[in-house]
Amino acid sequence: MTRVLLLGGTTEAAALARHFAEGGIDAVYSYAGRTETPAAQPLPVRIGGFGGIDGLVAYLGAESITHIVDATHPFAATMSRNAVAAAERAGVRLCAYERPAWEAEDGDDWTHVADLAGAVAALPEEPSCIFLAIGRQHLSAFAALPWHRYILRLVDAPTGALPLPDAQVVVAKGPFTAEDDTALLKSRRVNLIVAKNSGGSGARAKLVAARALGLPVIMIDRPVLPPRQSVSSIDGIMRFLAHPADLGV
Ligand code: 3Y8
Ligand code: NAP
Repeated sequence: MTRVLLLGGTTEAAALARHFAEGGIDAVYSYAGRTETPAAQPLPVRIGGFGGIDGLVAYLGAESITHIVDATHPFAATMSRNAVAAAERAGVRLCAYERPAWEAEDGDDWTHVADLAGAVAALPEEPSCIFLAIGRQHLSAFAALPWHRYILRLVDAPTGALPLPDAQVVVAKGPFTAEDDTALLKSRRVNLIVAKNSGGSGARAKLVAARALGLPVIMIDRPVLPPRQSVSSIDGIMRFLAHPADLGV
């Protein structure tokens, strides 16, 4: 009997959840619990970490999970690595639902960097107004360059002090629109954007806005993940659930 653990937290995971619910697929939607009010889902939801690989192996057994669908964000690398290891140990099939990385188009001015440290190293010397659209978890890396003004977009209002002396917070949860992001970048006089190559539609708006305004973007490339079965469509996930062997490893 198929029972799916859907590792979520993205727009694509929400679309899959709707598809599973409409199709009567026995699935549970999993959030890490990073945000105060995660979006409701049409599936039973669990919130919080599993307790590393061992905790996830125990969960898979206790919940009689037969398939893992990893629809987490491409930068949720620890979760994805743990899921591959736990699936292997528990003898559970796993398939990732990956969205293609963004690629620069005509009119884009992107500088690719390998990781967060690369983004910090790529910042200009002269004081600038930088839109840090990378969330809350990694802001301290930019404290090394306190002379910049940082515009921060966060899902929840910050609780403690921010690690950046000159920072303005915009509290907003995506998906975002190019129109709103263009207005935001103009009104805050942003002259540089730092983004993760998340892919998908939910965060692309700032890139469309940057192109329209002729602003440079420092693009952080995705972390490397272990080899695993992956698809980039709902049909691909449905084929995985119906005939896992067809897709090979
Ligand atoms: C908790 C669930 C939906 C899903 C919405 C997508 C789109 C908007 C783009 C910008 C970039 C950022 C951030 C972002 C995007 C979608 C999608 C996506 C980027 C929620 C959500 C959870 C999270 C966690 C949160 C991180 C943060 C990252 C904000 C819900 C809204 C910057 C990533 O405060 C924190 O600790 C936030 C942590 C991980 C990155 C970071 O390091 O701070 N996402 N985002 C999930 C969980 O608990 O399991 O609250 O409803 C989901 C979404 N975030 O409803 O359609 O699918 O990509 N999320 C990045 O891409 O750089 C915003 O502002 O332009
Ligand atoms: P991460 O660094 O890869 O994972 C750190 C730990 O958080 C994991 O080891 C696991 O804890 C727990 N965790 C992560 N995702 C989980 C999930 N879906 N369900 C249960 N536990 C989870 O993760 P992250 O980058 O902080 O992302 C956390 C969540 O936010 C994910 O759902 C992701 O899809 C979503 N998200 C992340 C980003 C981003 O930029 N990173 C962007 C948009 C959405 P244990 O080890 O205890 O099991």
